[in-house]
Amino acid sequence: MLLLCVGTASFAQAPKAAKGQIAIIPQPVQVTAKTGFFLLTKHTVIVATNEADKTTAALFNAWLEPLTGYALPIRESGASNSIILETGHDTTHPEGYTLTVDRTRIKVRGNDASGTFYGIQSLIQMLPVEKATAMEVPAATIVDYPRFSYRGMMLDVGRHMFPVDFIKKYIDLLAMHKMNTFHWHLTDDQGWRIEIKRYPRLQEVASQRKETSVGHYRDNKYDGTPYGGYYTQEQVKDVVKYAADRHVTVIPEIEMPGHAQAALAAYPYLGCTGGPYEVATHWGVLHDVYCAGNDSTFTFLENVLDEVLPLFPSKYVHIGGDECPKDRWQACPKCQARIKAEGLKDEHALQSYFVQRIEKYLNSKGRQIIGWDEILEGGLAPNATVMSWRGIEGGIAAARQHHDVIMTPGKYLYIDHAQSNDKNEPLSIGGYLPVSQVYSYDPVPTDSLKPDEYKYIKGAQANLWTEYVASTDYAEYMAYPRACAAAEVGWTPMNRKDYNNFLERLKVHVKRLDLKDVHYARHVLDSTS
Ligand code: TNX
Repeated sequence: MLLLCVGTASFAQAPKAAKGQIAIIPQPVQVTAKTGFFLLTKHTVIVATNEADKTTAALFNAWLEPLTGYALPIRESGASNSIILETGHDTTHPEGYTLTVDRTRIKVRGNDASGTFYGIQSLIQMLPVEKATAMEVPAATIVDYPRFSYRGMMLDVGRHMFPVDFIKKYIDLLAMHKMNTFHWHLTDDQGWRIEIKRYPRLQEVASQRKETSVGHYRDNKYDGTPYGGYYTQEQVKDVVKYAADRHVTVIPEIEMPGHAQAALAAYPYLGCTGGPYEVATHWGVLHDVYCAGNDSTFTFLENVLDEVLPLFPSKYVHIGGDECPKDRWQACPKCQARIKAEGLKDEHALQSYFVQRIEKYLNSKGRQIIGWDEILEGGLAPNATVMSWRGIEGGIAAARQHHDVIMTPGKYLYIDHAQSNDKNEPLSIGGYLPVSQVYSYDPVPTDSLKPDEYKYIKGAQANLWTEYVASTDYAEYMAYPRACAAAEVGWTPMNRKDYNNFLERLKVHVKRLDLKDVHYARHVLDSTS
């Protein structure tokens, strides 16, 4: 990297990875480097004609201004010395774009508004990372589009909650890595984190727990600190809009029938025994779940969903479905009566009944459900998408049944696992998941599926569960740089993936993370270099 000062102007060159290659993460489909560069100065103009492109242009300025001290004017026309955004002119692939940088201008042609946005993300990654008044952008042509239509990251705010500003930063980083889905895990045994006006006790009771569990769940130690909070509907709307501007869809998760103890604490009639229940203060799989025999459970959930849906325009709503022990249902006369009345085989079929009933409701509102892979047990709901987390088997089974699948196997994409094997690594769950293993993941199990079944694999997602992640710094530490690797899993074609090459680009890329003040796990990079 070079910084030259001539008079009052300072010139900076884009950082390059080894062998002078342009260091973009995720690696684009095709990068052709040319000679020369475009010199971006305060006289450069951005040309954008539609609202989405103007928003994208403003976001480009938001990146540029701290480095250059100026924002570029956004105009509706202009020829030379301009960055031209065009949408709808590259018809090859959804979310795809072509980026051409030459001496006189930069052109980003998106297939759609997301494509233009991603072209600008690549352009940002071609800029220098230090302050300067003039910036050299290397001449190149990039042709790019995603391998998968679903590229996500999940954040669990049930176990620990994070401020709205942090949620926005998390979304910023997703978008920077060309991920298009933020899965917001909003409810769990240890806390209900979304305001539902019809049920005030969700705010008063379900969002608060008496003690914060510290140490490993096997120790069941508590530090005695009350813990709680929730997002108001206004905050949720603000986050959803913020995400939409960055071409990120927010999918809410309202967990059922398991992981529901916080809701039961607020409204004990929702459980089989009638309670009393407490918002959970320790981690794990808990036995008290929504009663499947009681119609008022479904009324409650439908009323909750009626408030959730207007906040989230997403096609999908995640209904959980994981880790629902069946012992309360076995002992519950109403659940047993339901099994009999519906002619169900057992409690697994009762869970399937539960999920299908909710699916029907959501389908009637024009939405589709996603559930964790346990929703396969007892029979898959007709239109459900399966998130395969306990491995890839659930995903394989669902694809064979011609259901859509999102791959999130723990072994590769659970970024709540330890960042390294170092003995000083902070407390975490699930073992050790190195960046290289995240990177190595291929979501399409070609040896298990037939070629005509591959299309059901819609993409991949990294999950950040937060039992042991109590601070924003630690959340970022767990997410980065593993999310950079996950981004490449979702975007980059297999024949463009190369771990050593990724590491070279990552060395440059972390300087961008530094600019965004991301507390990534630095030592992971030291040990991989
Ligand atoms: C399993 S993954 C869970 C979560 C935990 C996680 C810890 C899934 C669908 N359920 O409730 O937080 O393990 O890794």
